[in-house]
Amino acid sequence: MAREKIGAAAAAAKLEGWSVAPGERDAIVKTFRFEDFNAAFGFMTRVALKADQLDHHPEWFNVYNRVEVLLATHDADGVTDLDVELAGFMDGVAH
Ligand code: H2B
Repeated sequence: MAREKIGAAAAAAKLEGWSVAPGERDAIVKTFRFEDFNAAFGFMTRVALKADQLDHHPEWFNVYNRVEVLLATHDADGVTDLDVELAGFMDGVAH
């Protein structure tokens, strides 16, 4: 089923700590910080399994305890409810 683009601003307004990505691309971003690499990679592992279940995958960058995430739906060329769902999952497993 094709996902409808809701846009980054609407998505960010529904979420805690997510922002509209800078630049031209319709996407949302958030930087997560953890105690150490073990915690950051544990988070990434949980998210990876969920992302694969959803068939919806994050763009992310990790250095030690920091995970920078960008979410967008490539098929829709922008942010959809799938990004909101994955973002909410990330917020739920980050601690
Ligand atoms: N992830 C994201 N973020 N956007 C997509 O449009 C997308 C995806 N499409 N993961 C999926 C995979 C698609 O390429 C496969 C073929 O279902």
